[in-house]
Amino acid sequence: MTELPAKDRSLVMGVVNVTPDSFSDGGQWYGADAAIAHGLELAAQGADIVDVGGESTRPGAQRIDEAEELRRIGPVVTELVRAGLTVSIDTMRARVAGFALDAGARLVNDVSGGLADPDMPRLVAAAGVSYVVVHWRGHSRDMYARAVYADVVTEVRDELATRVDAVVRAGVDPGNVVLDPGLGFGKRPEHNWPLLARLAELGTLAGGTFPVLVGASRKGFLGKLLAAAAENEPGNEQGTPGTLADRDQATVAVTALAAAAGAWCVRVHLVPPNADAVKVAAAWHQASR
Ligand code: PMM
Repeated sequence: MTELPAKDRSLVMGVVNVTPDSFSDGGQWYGADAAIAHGLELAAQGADIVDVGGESTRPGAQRIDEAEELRRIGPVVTELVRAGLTVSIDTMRARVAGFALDAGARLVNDVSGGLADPDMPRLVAAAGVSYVVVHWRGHSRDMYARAVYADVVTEVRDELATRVDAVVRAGVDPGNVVLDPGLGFGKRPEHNWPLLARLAELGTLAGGTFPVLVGASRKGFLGKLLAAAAENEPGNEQGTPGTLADRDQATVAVTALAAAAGAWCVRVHLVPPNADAVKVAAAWHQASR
């Protein structure tokens, strides 16, 4: 893995969404100054990488144009690199990734796994940086129409293997590929759990073994789980979907389990308790040897 932090534990990637409408934190860090301050805070709290994104991928989201995406992420990536942080760019567009790499970003996080923009794999290959290839079946506006699986783990693995073949054929060094099951992307709540439970299998494809990144933070399937639990409480028969705070706590539990299962990195909104959770998993793992 080129030029990324190497630790004896799972890495923690902190999310900096420079968007007005992300489901998880939309609007909170929308202005450049607020986003920069947030990125610095996440790093101070223990994030190994900060992931800057300008386009919301929440279910139903419409795309923004490239100029607007560049306008949102430009100053944030530039300043966070200047401050010495390891910056990842969360984009499906090669030109946005290209700008961020020129500014010093060291990882491209493409939730479409190279499908949305055919120029992306070539750009990443030429830059020689790490590339997060996320399982994805189509844009957010209608992603649930494609959430049909007979065997979700096998299908996600097979589709990721096809994407790895494609990006390697475009010149990406297999040693720079990171895989991500794409929790919530074209997946209903019940599809995410087997992917998490069989995480170790996801990194092992015919072509080799790859590091795995997990992005469960604050996602709807955690809210749905907590709502189902709440239905059993007297007076709450309808169930209340988990609040963001509830989802943050569930995220920490997923982080601990994913780290114990060997995840290379967890992508999270709230850094401190997740940074603690990966340390707990590492100590647990070490003591078991
Ligand atoms: N999820 C979101 C955005 N980017 N990147 C990766 N690699 N994996 C994910 O699961 C992922 C991602 C959507 O969540 P957000 O709106 O809270 O950022």
